[in-house]
Amino acid sequence: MEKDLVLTEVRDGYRVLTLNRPDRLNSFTADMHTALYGALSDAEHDKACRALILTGAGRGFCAGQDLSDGVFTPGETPDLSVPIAKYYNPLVRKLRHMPMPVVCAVNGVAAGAGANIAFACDIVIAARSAKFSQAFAKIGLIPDSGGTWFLPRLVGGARARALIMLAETVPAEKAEAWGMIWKMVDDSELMAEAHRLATYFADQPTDGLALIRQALDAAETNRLDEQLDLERDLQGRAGRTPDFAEGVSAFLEKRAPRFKGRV
Ligand code: T3D
Repeated sequence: MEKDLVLTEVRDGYRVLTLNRPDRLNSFTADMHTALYGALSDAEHDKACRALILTGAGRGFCAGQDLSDGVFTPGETPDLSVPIAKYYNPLVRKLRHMPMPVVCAVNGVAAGAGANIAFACDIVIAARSAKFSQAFAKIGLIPDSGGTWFLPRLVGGARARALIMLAETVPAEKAEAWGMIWKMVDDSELMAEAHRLATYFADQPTDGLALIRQALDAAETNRLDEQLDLERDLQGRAGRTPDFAEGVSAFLEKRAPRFKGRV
C-alpha cells in the first residue's frame, strides 16, 4: 500500500485530514478510501477532537475516482455498484455522522465524487482558484456519493439538472453566489480561514452541534409534524448535555462559557 495517503495533523481541539495523492489530484484509490475512513474513525474515537478540516495536498482537492485504479479493464464489464457500496457510500455516511463539525477546505479542483464528498461536509469553503465539476456524465456515469441528493438541495433543481447533465465546471465564485458552498476566500487565506473555523468549533458545544446536523438532515425528508417531534426529542437530549447547563450559567453570570464538547 502507498504510504500516507491521508495525512492527519492533530491540533489543539481539532484535526486536519489531508488527501495526499497530489500527482493524481488526490483521486480515490481503494487504499486511499481505507486510509480516509480509518482517519475519520480515529478522529471519532478521540474525544478531544471537536472539529475536523478536510483538504487536499497540492493543486487539487480531489478528482473523484482514480480512473486508472482497476475500475475499467478493456473487454470486461465492471460492476460499479460494488465500489460504491464498499467505499463511497460508507464514506458519505461516515462524514454525515461524525460527532463533530467537518469543515471542507477545497484547495483546487473538486471533480466527480470529489465534489460530492466536499458537499457531504458541514461547511465548505473554497479557494478562489478552486472549481467544482460533476464530471460523471462525460464518462457515461451518474453522480454518486450523494451528488443527486446534495446538488438540487444546494442550488435548486434547474441548476442542478443542468450542471449534472452538462457536466459544466463551476468556479468557486459562482459556487458561492449559487449557495453551493459557504464561502470563497483568496487562495492564500484558505487554510487560515479553515483553521479559524475549526478553532472556533473546538470551543463550542460539540454534542449539540452534532444534534443540529441530525435535525437538519432529517428535515430534508420529514413532514413538518415529524420534524416538530424530532426537534422535541433532540432538544430533550441537548438540554441534558452539560454544555447546556454551562451555556446558561455563563450567560447569567455574564462570562464566556467553558464548554466540555463531547461527553
Ligand atoms: O469507478 C467507480 O468506482 C465508481 C465511482 C465513480 C466516482 C467518480 O468520481 S467518477 C468521476 C471520476 N473523475 C473524473 O472523471 C475527473 C477526471 N479528471 C479530469 O477531468 C481532470 O483531471 C480535472 C478536470 C479534474 C482536472 O484537470 P486539469 O487539467 O487541471 O488536470 P489534469 O492534467 O487533467 O490532471 C493532472 C494529472 O492527474 C493527470 O495525470 P498526468 O497526465 O500528469 O500523468 C491526470 O491524468 C491525473 N488525473 C486527474 N484526474 C484523475 C487522474 N488520474 C486518474 N483518475 C482521475 N480521476
